[in-house]
Amino acid sequence: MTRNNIPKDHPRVHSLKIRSKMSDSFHSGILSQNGLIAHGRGEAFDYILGENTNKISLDTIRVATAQLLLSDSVISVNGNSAALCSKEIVKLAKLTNSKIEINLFHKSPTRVKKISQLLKKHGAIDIYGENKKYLTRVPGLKSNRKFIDKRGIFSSDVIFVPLEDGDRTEFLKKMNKTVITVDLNPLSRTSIMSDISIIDNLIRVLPEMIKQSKNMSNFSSTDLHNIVTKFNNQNQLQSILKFMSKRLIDLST
Ligand code: PTJ
Repeated sequence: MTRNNIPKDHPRVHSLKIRSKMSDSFHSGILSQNGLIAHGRGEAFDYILGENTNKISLDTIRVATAQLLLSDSVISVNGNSAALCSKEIVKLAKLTNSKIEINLFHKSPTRVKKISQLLKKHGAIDIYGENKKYLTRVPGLKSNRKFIDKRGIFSSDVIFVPLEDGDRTEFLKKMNKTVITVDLNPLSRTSIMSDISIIDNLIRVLPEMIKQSKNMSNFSSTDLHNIVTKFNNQNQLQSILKFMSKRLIDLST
């Protein structure tokens, strides 16, 4: 089914359109085949969340945005985040003065190039992670995510890793980085090991972060700092799990 022949009144029209976008992104070489599987796992968790941004996540998004505004930060882009939200990534990077770096698990120079072109089409100027001359390694990390840019992830304090698997966060933490993530799965290693884990769909999170960056643009560093220091990720994850459990119990009674 292509985007054009999805019936407008289909009850799952929004989800089908996104699937179709993902499938197009796979065929155009942005998304890895595994990215399609990752998307399906995300959809299942989103069902449990009610496909909505709840109050808990809204608060976490505020904390994450404040952290980006406060710090020397990088947004790490993979195939899925590029396929879903490249325009919003570029916008958020501009508003929060964050760098953009491409970092892939299923490494492919062709895919890096295509993702870079897509981000540039939406206005990105400097993209890190492309030029081999500047690549170094995350100490101890075995997967291809170990290749990071000296000018980007290597030298920044805060790394925003929307939607990824769980092998890198642990090593970024060992490098004393602050890690922000977006993952629909609150049980993933990434969600558990990050400093700020937004348990929500990236499609909803990025527009909200853009909105909140504009709202907070004139906040002082003290204001932003106060928002970040009050946050406790472990408590937040417990609240999300309780929220999901309650939804399932409510639906089953
Ligand atoms: O492009 P590459 O080569 O770097 O590969 C990217 C993927 C995503 C394929 C790779 O990092 C991977 O295999 O990730 P995982 O282990 O499948 O983890 C992805 C996580 O993202 C899962 O926990 C999903 O539930 C979650 N997820 C999927 N779609 C979304 C999502 N979280 C937020 N928003 C989504 N739209």
